[in-house]
Amino acid sequence: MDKTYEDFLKEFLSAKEFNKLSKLNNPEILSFVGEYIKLCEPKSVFVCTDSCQDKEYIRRQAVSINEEKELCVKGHTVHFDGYNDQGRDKSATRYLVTGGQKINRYANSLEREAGLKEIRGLLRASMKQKEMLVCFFSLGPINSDFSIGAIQITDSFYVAHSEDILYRPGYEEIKNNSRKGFFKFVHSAGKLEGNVSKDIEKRRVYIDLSQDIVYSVNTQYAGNTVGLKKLALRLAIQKAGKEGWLAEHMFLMGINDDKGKKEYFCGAYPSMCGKTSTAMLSGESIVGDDIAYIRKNNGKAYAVNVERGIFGIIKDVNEKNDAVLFNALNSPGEIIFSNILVDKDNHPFWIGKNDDLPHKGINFSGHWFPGKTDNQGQEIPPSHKNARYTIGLKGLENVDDSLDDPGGLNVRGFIYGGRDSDTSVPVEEALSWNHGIILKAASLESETTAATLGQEGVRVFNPMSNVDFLSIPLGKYIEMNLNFSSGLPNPPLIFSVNYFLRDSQGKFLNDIQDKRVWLKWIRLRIDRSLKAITTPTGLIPFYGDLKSLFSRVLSKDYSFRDYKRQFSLRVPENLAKIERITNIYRELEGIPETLLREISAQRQRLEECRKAGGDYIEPSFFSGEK
Ligand code: SPV
Ligand code: MN
Repeated sequence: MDKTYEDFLKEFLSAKEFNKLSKLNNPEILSFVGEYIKLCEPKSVFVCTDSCQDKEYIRRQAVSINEEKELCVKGHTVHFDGYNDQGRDKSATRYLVTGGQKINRYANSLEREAGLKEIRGLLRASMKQKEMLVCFFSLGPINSDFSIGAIQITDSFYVAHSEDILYRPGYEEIKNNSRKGFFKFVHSAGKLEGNVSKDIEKRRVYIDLSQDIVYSVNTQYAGNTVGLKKLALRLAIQKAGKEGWLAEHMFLMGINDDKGKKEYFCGAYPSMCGKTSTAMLSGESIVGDDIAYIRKNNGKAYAVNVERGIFGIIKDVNEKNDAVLFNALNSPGEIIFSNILVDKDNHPFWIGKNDDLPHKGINFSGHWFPGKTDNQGQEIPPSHKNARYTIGLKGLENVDDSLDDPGGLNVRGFIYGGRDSDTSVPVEEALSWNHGIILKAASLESETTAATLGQEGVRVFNPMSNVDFLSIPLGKYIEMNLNFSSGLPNPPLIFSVNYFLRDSQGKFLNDIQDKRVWLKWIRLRIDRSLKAITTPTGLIPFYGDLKSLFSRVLSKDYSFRDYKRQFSLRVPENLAKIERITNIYRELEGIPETLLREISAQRQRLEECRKAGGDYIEPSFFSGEK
């Protein structure tokens, strides 16, 4: 170890804080912390161990320096990010590379030397009036082969507080496993004005894959600053690629059969496509809603939730749609609401809460009133569309008992979902592992909503819902997924779901709650309790099975007319999708041959059956049972 850092730290830190660091017995950590104290020049440094006192200090300080404000219910606080700091900034997020290396077509990169110079310049003296927090976490359960240690340096108590809710403590873990290596994150909110990052145009998130470090500056929004979330996912994908496991943008949940026998599933859906609400459906059990690490052991697939909490979208969360969550959000306990509306009595409000909005309050734009516009003349909504809540999973009544199992949970199925108005059926099983990985996962598309990207209904290619976080070439990532089944006699079954199918008038063909039935059907397919109909795009349910499930699960009548409208094969739309996907992959290098083979086999099957069945083919046309 560089002795100068040890001497420097001894002098700079209080004896108490130095002692916490030195007990880790890890020279790399001393050097890392020393280097960034010298660069960021904080007023003081707080080292957060796993102790309750240390965690309590973070919580208290977040409120006392006004990064968070207490709400009317005990344990609830609100945090506001800046007006233009309300989401992940893809264009400011870059990989530091050398020699013009390109990570993949969907990732921005920057020459490492120039990037480091820039980000170090922005971090220099960034913590002058502030306290630096040095926090330790575990990505994944404690004492588990899946898990990776993480160190977060930040000057934001909100970031540290969020991470404490979202991740398992890592101080002892890192102390006990000093040989394992860890991910490192350095964040500064930069200069503040009214408690929010001022120099937002100098917001940067730079990822140095060669050192497993991510830097983030002049931003507060958690997707850009909570290093352990999407920043760590990028580092984990690279690591998984080298070591032969999977790091996925997936929920992990248990689904019960009629007798309460549970099996576990992972699910990948792009943002705002029902991923979190699926994971926390009442009657089933939630392990995680966002990121899973998946490994093989003794011929089976196992997954862990990297997190222990949820950073979820609050828009449209209400008693009717999300009963479990709504109950938790109204109960005492540790919750950070962000970018919602707060009235004078410190009650929280958001779009779609199904509650009367107050006529004034405080939101991400400051004092808010109905009809308030921004300087572009745009009406400011009461709460931001991406307003969120941060809550520990233990606050949910249907949290799975095995959340912290270090061995992971045996995963029996992967579910891929997207927002698709006209092509795929509500639920379908892939014909095989390769078929599923290529035609359900690597071909995933999702339509933008007015709520996110201006223009509505634009299909965006989002393989495995993970495209924003891919730190390796797409072809290699697909190969990793294809190869994952090797050595697994019964690999997880692959399914697609589509909650957003519409009729020709644009009306949704399903109710929000129908997903309960699709999940039950998926669950029952695992032990082949139900048969399915083979079609060119996959295996679909029989009418009678769905009718019975709708009645048992939702006490709802399910008509044959609805079944035909939802499950008819839409040949032209499916062929058009194949065309779009082929065009994308044809232009990419290093794409596995299996991909083109699987896609062209599906095209052939579709063209064949069109000859006899026409463009829109009802399920009864297909006789093959499986
Ligand atoms: C998502 O957008 O997929 C999220 C929230 O889970 S963020 O932390 O912004 O990535
Ligand atoms: Mn996510």
